[in-house]
Amino acid sequence: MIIGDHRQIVIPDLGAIRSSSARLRGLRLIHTHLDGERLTGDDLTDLALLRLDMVSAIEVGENGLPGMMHSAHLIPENPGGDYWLLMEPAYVSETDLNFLAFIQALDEQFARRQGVRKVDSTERAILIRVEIDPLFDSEGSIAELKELARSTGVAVFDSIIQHRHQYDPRYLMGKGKLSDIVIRALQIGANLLIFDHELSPAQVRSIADFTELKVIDRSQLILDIFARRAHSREGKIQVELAQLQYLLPRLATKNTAMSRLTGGIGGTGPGETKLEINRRRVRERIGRLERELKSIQKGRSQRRRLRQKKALPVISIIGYTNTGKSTLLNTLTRSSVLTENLLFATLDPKSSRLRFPREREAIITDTVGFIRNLPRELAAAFRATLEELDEADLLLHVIDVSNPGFEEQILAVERILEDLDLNRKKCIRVFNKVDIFPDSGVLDNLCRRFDAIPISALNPETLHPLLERLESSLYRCRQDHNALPGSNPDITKH
Ligand SMILES: Nc1nc2c(ncn2[C@@H]2O[C@H](COP(=O)(O)OP(=O)(O)OP(=O)(O)O)[C@@H](O)[C@H]2O)c(=O)[nH]1
Ligand SMILES: [Mg+2]
Repeated sequence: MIIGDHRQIVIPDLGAIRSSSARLRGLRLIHTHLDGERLTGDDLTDLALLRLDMVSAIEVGENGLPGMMHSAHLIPENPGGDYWLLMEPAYVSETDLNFLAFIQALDEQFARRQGVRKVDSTERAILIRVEIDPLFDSEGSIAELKELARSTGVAVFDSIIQHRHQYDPRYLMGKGKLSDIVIRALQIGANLLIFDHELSPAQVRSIADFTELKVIDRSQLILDIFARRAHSREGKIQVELAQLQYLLPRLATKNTAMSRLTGGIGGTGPGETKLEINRRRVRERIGRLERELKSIQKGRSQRRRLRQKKALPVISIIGYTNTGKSTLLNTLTRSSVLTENLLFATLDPKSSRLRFPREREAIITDTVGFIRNLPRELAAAFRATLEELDEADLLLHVIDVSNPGFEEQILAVERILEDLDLNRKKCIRVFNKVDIFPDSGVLDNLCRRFDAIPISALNPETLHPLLERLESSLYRCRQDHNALPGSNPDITKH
């Protein structure tokens, strides 16, 4: 029972009230309207955000007796895209609705509609992008977010793009739209919102509090993928470092939404117990991990120097994630690096020996894939891994030409190379996956325009022109190299 005044009632935090159903809260709100109005926008927002079973407003007559009752309830997903149903107004005395039976039937309808989407995943997400740049390819960006989500095993139930002139500082989008999303989540049974943005800790908190849904941003999604893929000690440290750096500003205040905030997907976040340790402990751990990482990386660079003494030229495969880099390494060297139609299948660098037709050899390495707007924390943690690319004699840029966004991907990769000061290194472009490119005429043009060699990494027979080009440019560039002091002339003896 809540007592308000003639203007408003204030509903307390209902977070602790959980009904047996995950859908409706098991609470109905019956309140009086003194000015004879029907249900207001605020009433309907409360209905939605609080997942109330029903909201009713009873008019109060001059004599203080109850007048008409206006009621509304949420409705399951429907072709009209409606969120609620306004019931026929009626006098309280004439209402003979068996409420419990009614609401149970409604709850079952929700369950049935939700059940239409059969998934194994416990994480069922709505993807959200708020677009302020009318020229930006927001569809492409959401498509990539979908792939990222799929790579963590999250089921994507819906994706929503909202165009706005500017971001709302608190919620990114308008409150009205966010309320709609809450109802949509209820209708389709989603329990997670993934934003195609980097959200500030305060934004995540406000949105999570407002929607009572778990909220994740693009950075956290990518961190989650990395956490799943890290196998080597080095990779695991790099990822944990990035996770802790991401977490640090989010530990600033203790908040009830904390577990929703930082739990990560399926428990791959740093976990509840670790969250309780304070910021100082987090910083200490960061320091320790950084030291360990340094010593591992030192060991690796020593091993690399040994390898260089053998003076084999090094080719490094680079490119956007999921373009077929590992597949190419496997086909070229008959190795078996894990390849998968998932983003960031490879995290740990892998080297293998490549034998050219004329018996010359090279080392070819495969490394972590690139992505646009890599979270700052990950970029920092993986910087050393990427800086090793500096020791390559030649970069092999693999591009998935079958991806409609491949030009954007080329730009993203080249921007990262520039950041790493690698943009002057010799680089050969290949267009991969030509087997699924629809039009060979268009492909020929593209190859000319981008000076790229067409291949299908799955099919060794398509790789001859690439091998020729690799061998000739390596050989040439090694000869250039041999003019420099310290380089080993052995390689040119063949
Ligand atoms: N159709 C087709 N698919 C390919 C080709 N090359 C690779 N793929 C597929 O593309 C997906 C990604 O391949 P990977 O080799 O794992 O890609 P990657 O660039 O190493 O990806 P990450 O390590 O995740 O960054 C896999 O499902 C491959 O089978 C190709 O030439 N044609
Ligand atoms: Mg790979």
